[in-house]
Amino acid sequence: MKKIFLPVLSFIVFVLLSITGCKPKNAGDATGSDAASRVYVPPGKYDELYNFVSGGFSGQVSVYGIPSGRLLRVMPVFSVDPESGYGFSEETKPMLNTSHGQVPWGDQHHLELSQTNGEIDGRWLFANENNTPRIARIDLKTFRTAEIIEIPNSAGNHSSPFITENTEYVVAGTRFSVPMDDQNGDVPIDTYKKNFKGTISFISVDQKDGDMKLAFQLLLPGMDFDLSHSGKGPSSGWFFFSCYNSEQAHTLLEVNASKRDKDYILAVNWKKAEEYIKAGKGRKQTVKYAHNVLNESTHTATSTMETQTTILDVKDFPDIVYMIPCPKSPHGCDVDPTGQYIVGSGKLAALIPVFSFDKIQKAIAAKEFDGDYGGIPVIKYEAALHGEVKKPGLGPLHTEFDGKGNAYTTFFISSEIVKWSLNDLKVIDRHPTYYSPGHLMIPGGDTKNPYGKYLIAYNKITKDRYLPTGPELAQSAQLFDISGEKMKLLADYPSIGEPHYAQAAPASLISKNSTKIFKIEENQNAFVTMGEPKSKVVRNGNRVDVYMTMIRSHFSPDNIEGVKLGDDVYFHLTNLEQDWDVPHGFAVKGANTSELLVMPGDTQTLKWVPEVAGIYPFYCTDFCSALHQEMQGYLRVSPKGSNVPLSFSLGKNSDATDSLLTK
Ligand code: RUQ
Ligand code: CUA
Repeated sequence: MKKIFLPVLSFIVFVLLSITGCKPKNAGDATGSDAASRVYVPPGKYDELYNFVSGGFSGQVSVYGIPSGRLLRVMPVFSVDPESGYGFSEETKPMLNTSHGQVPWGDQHHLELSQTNGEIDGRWLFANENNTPRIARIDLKTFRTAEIIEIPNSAGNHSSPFITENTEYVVAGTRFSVPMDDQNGDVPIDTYKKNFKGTISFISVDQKDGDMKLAFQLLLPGMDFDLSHSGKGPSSGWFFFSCYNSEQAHTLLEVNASKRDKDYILAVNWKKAEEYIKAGKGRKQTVKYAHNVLNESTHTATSTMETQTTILDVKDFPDIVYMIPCPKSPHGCDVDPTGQYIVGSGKLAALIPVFSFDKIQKAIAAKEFDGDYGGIPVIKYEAALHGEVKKPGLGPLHTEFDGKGNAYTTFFISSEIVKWSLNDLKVIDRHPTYYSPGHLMIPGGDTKNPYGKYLIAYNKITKDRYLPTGPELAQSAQLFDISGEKMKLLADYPSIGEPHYAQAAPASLISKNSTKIFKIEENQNAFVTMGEPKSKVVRNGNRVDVYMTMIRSHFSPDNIEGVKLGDDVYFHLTNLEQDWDVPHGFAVKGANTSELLVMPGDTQTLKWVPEVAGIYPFYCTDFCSALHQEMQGYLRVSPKGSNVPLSFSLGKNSDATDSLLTK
């Protein structure tokens, strides 16, 4: 035990120390002289690309313009948002429902834009959540979260939400192996090897409306599934996952899961698995997971608790999955644009193995196996190997491709990006990053057709790069020009949360579909108010529904009396505007949730429970017109049992005689 422990531990100590040891020098003058003009987007001009960036522990997704690095929007996905009211309004609360109840936060790591024929099509953006395993679909017409599906039998949904080349499936591989949901989970942790299992889930996507459905799950031996990418071209029909902790450790993983020389890349023949499912194979399992959908016409989300999944135990279907040994705790698992090469990045490896899809197929046909792992055939390393990139750097994490035969890999420990050739596996160029990049992204860099002009590195550590902001510093993005032989650093800028993966697409592809307003006549919200004359206040027992409209620059009604303590008040706000970029906001004193920001033609509802009798002002929070500050009103709350009648009005001003003006 001690013999293995010490060398591994000292290697880890060396690795950790190297993080500071390898910091590049002369960080300040690292950009070329023409860099400023390359990223300068003049006022009034649009950026060339949209860049969607994961928020990590912020649970959000941010949208930047490239090359300027201008922040365009932050979209709440797995987080409540006091700005828009997402997760606070009655319409959006169901989006964050799970089998564990309302979960207002998530850990968002990876993004994938939907694809058609292996190319970005601009329809949807998929986002994963690790902690309470979920996948979201964001509608790129509205930049709103349109759907969230929870994943049963999973914990730490990390190798997700990678997609097949026609968006047939979104995958979700569990990071933690755990006892299955229908099993008694109350078992000793040291029974990991016996009781803990891994799953990979395939979520089908409806090609018309994007609706997600848990199609099937693969049951796998217990270990950690980290990242993945789907095959394309010749390898379409396959999916590849990196796995670590094949040691099956359950404590001190930094040591105990770093013992073996190699872990695995898991190759999954999903077309085969799909055939088995279509043939009625697999075990039905009773589980519980939430499926939340935002209805476009009612502007309202509903949450349904689903109860069934179909599981294929790969032990019983041995031609679905194969394992390929991959050195030292692989992290990134990336497939090149031709679909021929699979790159595994071992976090502790001193080389990058590149596997060949053709060779994998030949090895399977010739049964060139090296035993099995939990019943899964292990393909001989050399039989699957295209070749190794030798001495590329320290701590390889992720690889993207430029579509011109080159690969770019981030190195966390040596803090650099290394460009190498897929053809001869020789290093072509290396450039420091500031500091310690995790993911990198080339627009379309994981598709058949990369854009290949820019590369962005997402850095974990920014000590000495920006003005200090207390103990916490922002993570950062660094933009490189990769159009030439050598990489050129153009710009860096702080980012929201902790970005992991990102995606980007030409601006025209996304902006052409952009929704400018919601048509008011198509609004089917149960509490819509179709025009000011229809506004009203209705009492039903101790429930008071306020049907309120907003238009520049007033609410209707703006005077309300007769609300009593003990009432639940629901403000249903309909924005009657039909102009682009004219939201109105709503805030009422003492509300313990958030404001609502209501888009033109939309209806959103705020629940409010007054606790003290008195006068409660409400107002618009979004500077909507010159008279925005006049967009306000009053609500009177009386004690329980008071006989103040329910009344509401707009524009009925009191007689001027007792006004100060006449005195
Ligand atoms: S990870 S920084 Cu959560 Cu994608 Cu590699
Ligand atoms: Cu409406 Cu300000």
